[in-house]
Amino acid sequence: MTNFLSLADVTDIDALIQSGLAAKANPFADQHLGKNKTIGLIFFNSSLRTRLSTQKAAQNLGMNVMMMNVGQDSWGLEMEEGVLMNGDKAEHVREAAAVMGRYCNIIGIRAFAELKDREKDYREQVMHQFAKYARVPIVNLESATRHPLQSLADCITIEEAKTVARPKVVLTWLPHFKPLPQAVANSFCEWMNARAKAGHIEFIVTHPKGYELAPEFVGDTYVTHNQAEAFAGADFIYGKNWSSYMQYGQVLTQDPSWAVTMDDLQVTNNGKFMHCLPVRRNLKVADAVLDSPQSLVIEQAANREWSAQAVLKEILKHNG
Ligand code: AN0
Ligand code: CP
Repeated sequence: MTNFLSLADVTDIDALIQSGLAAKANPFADQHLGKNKTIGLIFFNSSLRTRLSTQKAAQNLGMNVMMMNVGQDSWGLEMEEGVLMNGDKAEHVREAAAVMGRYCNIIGIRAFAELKDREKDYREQVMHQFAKYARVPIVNLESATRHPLQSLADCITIEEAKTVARPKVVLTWLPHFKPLPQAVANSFCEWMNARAKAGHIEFIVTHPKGYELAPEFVGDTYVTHNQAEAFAGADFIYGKNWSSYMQYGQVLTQDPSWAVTMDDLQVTNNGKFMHCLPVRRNLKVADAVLDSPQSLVIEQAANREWSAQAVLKEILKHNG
């Protein structure tokens, strides 16, 4: 593996999950791999888990870590080619990425969707510009359309917590008053579709009308607008809010009946609740769910360390 931008960069999901679980069992076994290597973690947006878990994973592998918040710590970065830079961006990605590539062996980047121009967001300009000009491996720390480190942690969590051979996994939309990106939901669909095709899980999606995700992520997954129907017999309920893809970036409904309560879980197979966090309590999911033994959200966040470690190990092994 050189870059980790999406599932397309992964040759063997099972091996990556097993590598994450091995790292969890023995975190410091590969300290030699990252010795005298440096990772730069570049954030265009806020983060708690991604920032800390990726730093921890890199340190477990013996790496040095540098962090930067673009626009706060650094200059604002221009991504467009051939423009007259007379606006608020003081530096072009051509120089910025090239310079960072000289200091770092790997660069991780978080750059959310702006949710204004769908074509622009789905072109993934920031990731591609960094990959082009940094000339070192790039790790996606949540881009405009994907959050693969989250999806890998989700796979690890399901693998650990499943009580049946082929669990039923449901992705449900949750209400929110703010427009959030589709990235987590897109990636989750991408990875779960692959898991379903390989026979490891059954996967379905439920959301209100108007919240259809991009066809390239949903594929031929069964989608229902009836949340209770989707929850019936489910082993894992994965909650997430996203803004509309079709009416791009818009909030079409805040219908509170889509929030997950203990009552909603009654029809599941003692279903475990998952969420990538951060989560707004009682807006998206009831206190009682998050505080119940059926909630996996803390273990899921803990597994972000091992998903990052599996990915960084793979990159270090092949880019010595
Ligand atoms: C972000 C999102 O929905 O993409 C990050 C989730 C990991 N969440 C918020 O902006 C609240
Ligand atoms: N789940 C996740 O990526 O969390 P942060 O936004 O806090 O990094």
